[in-house]
Amino acid sequence: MSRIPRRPPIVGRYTLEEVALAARNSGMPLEALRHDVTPAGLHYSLIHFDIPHLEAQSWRLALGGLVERPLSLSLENLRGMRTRTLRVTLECAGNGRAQLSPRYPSIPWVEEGVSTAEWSGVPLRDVLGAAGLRPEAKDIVFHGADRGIERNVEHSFSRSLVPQDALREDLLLAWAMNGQPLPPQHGFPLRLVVPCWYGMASVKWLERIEAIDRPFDGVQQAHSYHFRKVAGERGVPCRLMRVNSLLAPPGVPDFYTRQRMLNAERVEIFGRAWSGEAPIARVELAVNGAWRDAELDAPAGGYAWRGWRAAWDAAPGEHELSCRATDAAGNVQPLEPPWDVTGFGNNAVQRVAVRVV
Ligand SMILES: Nc1nc2c(c(=O)[nH]1)N[C@H]1C(S)=C(S)[C@@H](COP(=O)(O)O)O[C@H]1N2
Ligand SMILES: [Mo]
Repeated sequence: MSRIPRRPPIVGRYTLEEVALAARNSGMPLEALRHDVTPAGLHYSLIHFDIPHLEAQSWRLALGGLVERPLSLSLENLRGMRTRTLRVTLECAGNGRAQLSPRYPSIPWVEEGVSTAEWSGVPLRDVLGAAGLRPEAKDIVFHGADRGIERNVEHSFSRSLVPQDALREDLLLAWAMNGQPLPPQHGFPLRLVVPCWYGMASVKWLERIEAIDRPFDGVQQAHSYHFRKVAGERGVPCRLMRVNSLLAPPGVPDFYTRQRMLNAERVEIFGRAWSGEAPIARVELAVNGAWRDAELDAPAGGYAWRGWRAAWDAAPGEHELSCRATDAAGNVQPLEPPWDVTGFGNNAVQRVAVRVV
């Protein structure tokens, strides 16, 4: 295998590689915040390697390692088990990366790496129960079918969860998204969905679940997806989504700059807020830095973003709109991006420039 150079952080212009990754990994257009459930075609997608070509007929899910009864399950077997549907907001841990400088060379999300879907499938714990986890099982590894090279190591995209996390009732092995079979880019035919966690935990194109007697040391688990202040430090694993919020930019955009134009009148600013750590407790809207409370819509279950709205009497001139959410654990969005070498967990408040005429 040829040697792949290390990636030093970038100041300044985007590289061709970043643009190519951005084109492959589409974000959710912010106007789609209007949908309670993001239509599948507008849901952001993040794909490290290639989308694997899997056939429902020949595909099987293997369960092995430290289990009493190794299993091989077809899609039909899984669909025949207890089914739950959950509305879940997923956000990429790298969302907001492009707002940092220097930025890490990876998918340059600005703020669009978040969406909400209704996932249907069998609770993971039912499937683990059918296989019977042995008491020596310390970690459960979820292997995707997609393969590639990162940090000079060829591997399939695999992540693990300790039994305590994996056995929660709200994790799904999902075979449907918004009532339809999973689209290829979202994990056909089966994916894991881990509510409240950053998206990397929700392994797509699931092929094999393996219980092991030690912490999994795969690239995507032990090296990637860690918060790090300096390169090379051990870091803290990314887990729950930090409190965050977005507003649907009002008015109409300038095509190239996305600068917003709107008429001087009363407008309703609408957006969504979410946190993997606790329910949303408060959302504020700022016009030119003056904060005031927005009105919260009813919560949409324990795992989905919450709508909010605020009226604004738009007066002629240049303005900056911002929103800031607080969760019930007291976490509040920072005004500036928290520093992270690879650009994970940027939940700084969004800033939208508007011109009122
Ligand atoms: N097999 C596999 N699963 C994966 C990934 C991947 O590249 N391969 N990307 C992960 C990341 S980083 C995110 S943010 C979510 C994105 O899910 P989505 O594309 O359905 O929005 O999938 C996760 N599951
Ligand atoms: Mo991600």
